[in-house]
Amino acid sequence: MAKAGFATIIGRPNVGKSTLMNTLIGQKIAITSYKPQTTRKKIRTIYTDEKGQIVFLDTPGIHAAKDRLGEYMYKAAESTLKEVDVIVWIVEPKLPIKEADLAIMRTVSSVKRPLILVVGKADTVKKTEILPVIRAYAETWKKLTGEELSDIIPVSARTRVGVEDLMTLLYSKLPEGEPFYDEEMVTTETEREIATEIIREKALRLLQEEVPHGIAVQVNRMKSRTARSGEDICDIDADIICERDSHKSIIIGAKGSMLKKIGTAARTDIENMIQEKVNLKLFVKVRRDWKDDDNALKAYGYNARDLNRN
Ligand SMILES: Nc1nc2c(ncn2[C@@H]2O[C@H](COP(=O)(O)OP(=O)(O)OP(=O)(O)O)[C@@H](O)[C@H]2O)c(=O)[nH]1
Ligand SMILES: [Mg+2]
Repeated sequence: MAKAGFATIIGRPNVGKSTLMNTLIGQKIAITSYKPQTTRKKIRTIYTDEKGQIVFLDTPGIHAAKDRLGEYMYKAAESTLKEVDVIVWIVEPKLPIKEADLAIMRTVSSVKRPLILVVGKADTVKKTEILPVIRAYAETWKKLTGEELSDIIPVSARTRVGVEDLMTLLYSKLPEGEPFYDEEMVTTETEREIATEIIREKALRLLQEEVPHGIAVQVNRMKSRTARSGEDICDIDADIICERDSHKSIIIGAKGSMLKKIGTAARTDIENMIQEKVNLKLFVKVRRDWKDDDNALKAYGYNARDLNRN
């Protein structure tokens, strides 16, 4: 009988959770960037092969919350721990182990689930530097729990080193069972949700300093029509919401140049996803303190109530 189960991917911001998940499923679904706190909500993707099915949950990086959005992000990550068959915890290939890593270790050890510790970005350090990292985590775990942490594996999403081994290890932790989703299915995210994230990704990648962290994106319209030429076109209207007037000017840029850059980059990715021409209109709006406003958070897709539903 085939295997089927859920795996959550957790870790501090920017350790490469979303990149690794995309690599494991072989398709880019979750957005990624070199800036921390890119992922804000749980993203579910599905991998199916002849051995069975793994449902992956990509989660926001675990960090100390500064506002309601931060609290939502923490809950989004933490709430997955109890609902999965295996936890994939990613760490940087670096020492020393920091207090933030220990905090995650304590949380993970308290839920008592099968755990795989991935030492990520393995391509960025020498092989000889990885062994001490593995040893340090194993020893610290033993001190904390009194138990052995045997499943520690170096992985690079960039060079794919360790990826096959990780898949084998994942399957070994899953129960036997029927697949949860149709084998064709890659994600439960809607095209509209992915389009929203793509726009946010481009803003994150193109904007500097604190501006991108204060951004939310809301797609107000996404509708396909057949043009006179016979070609299908998808009209998308979306708002980029920011916290301040000064941020709005930066997002728009001189003569609209920045907004145009964000729009062009987003349009290309959305066109590739839906395989249709896209007519994207972006608007910039200011909503002060939206990160602490429950109604705003809900409107932008960060509804704390959704976390209680699977
Ligand atoms: N060299 C190298 N860089 C990587 C690897 N995996 C991810 N990165 C880079 O690390 C940065 C963060 O990657 P993400 O996948 O967005 O990290 P994340 O953990 O999802 O981050 P948050 O969603 O903000 O918590 C990006 O610049 C990636 O290109 C890897 O295996 N090797
Ligand atoms: Mg991420």
